[in-house]
Amino acid sequence: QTQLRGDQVIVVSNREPYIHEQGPEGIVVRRPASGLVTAVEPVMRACSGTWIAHGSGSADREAVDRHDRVAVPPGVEDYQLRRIWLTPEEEQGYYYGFANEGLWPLCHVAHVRPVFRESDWEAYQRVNQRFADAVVAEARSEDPVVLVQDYHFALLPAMIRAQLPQATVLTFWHIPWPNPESFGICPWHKEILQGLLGSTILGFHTRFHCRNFMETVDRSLEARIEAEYSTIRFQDKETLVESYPISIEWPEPATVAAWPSVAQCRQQVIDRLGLPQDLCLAVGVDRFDYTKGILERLNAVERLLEKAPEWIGRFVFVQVAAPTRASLDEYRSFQEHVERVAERINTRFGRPGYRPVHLLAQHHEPDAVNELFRAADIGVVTSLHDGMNLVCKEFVAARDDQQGVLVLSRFAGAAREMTEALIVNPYHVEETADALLRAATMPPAEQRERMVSLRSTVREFNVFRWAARMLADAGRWRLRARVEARV
Ligand code: GDG
Repeated sequence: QTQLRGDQVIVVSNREPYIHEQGPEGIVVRRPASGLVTAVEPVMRACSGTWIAHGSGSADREAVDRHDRVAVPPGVEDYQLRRIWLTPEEEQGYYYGFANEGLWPLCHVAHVRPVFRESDWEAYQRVNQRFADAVVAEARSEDPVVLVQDYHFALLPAMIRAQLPQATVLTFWHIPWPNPESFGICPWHKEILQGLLGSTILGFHTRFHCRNFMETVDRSLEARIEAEYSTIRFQDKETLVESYPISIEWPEPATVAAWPSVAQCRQQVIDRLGLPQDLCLAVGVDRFDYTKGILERLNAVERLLEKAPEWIGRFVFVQVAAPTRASLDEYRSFQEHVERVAERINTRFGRPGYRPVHLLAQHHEPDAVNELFRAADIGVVTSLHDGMNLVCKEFVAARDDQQGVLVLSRFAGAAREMTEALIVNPYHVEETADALLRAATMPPAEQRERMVSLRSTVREFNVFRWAARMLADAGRWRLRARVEARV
């Protein structure tokens, strides 16, 4: 961050880092479940500045109107939150439509067909322009540093550049980038690429996604690709395409010291869910999204109970599935499908006092999530495709007892770093079931060996490292631009 001292930092994301709601006793402030907020908030707290977001969670607009612009986090007030209020039509077209029915399945290749409607595309363009105008209105100089977050804002970088040519625009794409054939399905793929190439730096989680992006540009636009430097020159402007694997904020020793012990957490979870005392507990925590492989996980649990019946009565799988995008048909039918499969497994293998699957389809407070992570014998992440995945990193961060086994999908960006996990192909039920079994019987010494190594990776490559690398690259870029301007 030192390179940017004195520069103004503006973040743009769809989601608000805080939600203000009218409760019976006045306004209450909540922090929503989001990988993005988990990752970017520490940066904003360190740099101060302004965060521009859609007031999506703060549903009761009348009640929270006076929170259009507010200092957050509550009580600490490190930075400003400025809300953009979208109309229901804008939110439908831009967020649910183009971003989540179009770009989300397009980039995840999870065999859900992307939907591209002309009206969604129009809303997406309009909303991106509204955010660009807000950035310009917030800018106190000609060259602020603007951090653009995610696939909701593919057009924003070029729009910002059109009005603030000297701004440094750092765009981070939190989801995968598919191969050129897959991306070419989008009727407006060229416009999206041109929008993103307004960025000074365009970041992905992995080299693989960077390469896919560069190949997509190569096929679609008249641009010069410098593979060696990882840059793209398009219409006389250069963009650095770089990988910045995102991570979590590693918990402070004082925070860890205040956590209830692993034994207490385990007993709490056993009591709350009415689980057997002598059990192997596997845990998953996700937004209730079809890319997270929740169905594949349940199939693997079922297969495990089939092939290793000695675990019936003792193996329990708890899945937290936080509600998400539930107004979309694809999500509703997926969620119903998962509920049916969970029910089927429980009917098949359950008995009085024992249910193998506990599907908790509600948002949980962070302490409750942490308690589950600490209570678990196995952390399960089986995404069908995931830019990074933070849950696996949070799981190991929760385990200062150095026990617990991580089962991790090879299709999560995190699999490239977290090599001491049991890596699985979630589409392969047998393999995933075997990994769960192996985890269930792994000796404590081997668990410790793997966990110690996983923890040191995440501790070192934490979210500050992610941000620092990106901001350091931005700082160098700004310096170069200033030097060149002088020549
Ligand atoms: C996108 C990319 C990338 C979930 N349920 C609850 C809850 N969560 C928290 C988890 C974690 C976060 O939400 C989910 O983060 P992920 O990284 O797993 O996934 P996405 O939301 O899809 O995020 C992803 C990320 O952006 C960052 O770049 O890693 O690949 O898809 O922090 O713990 N938190 C609470 N209650 C819940 O019920 N408190």
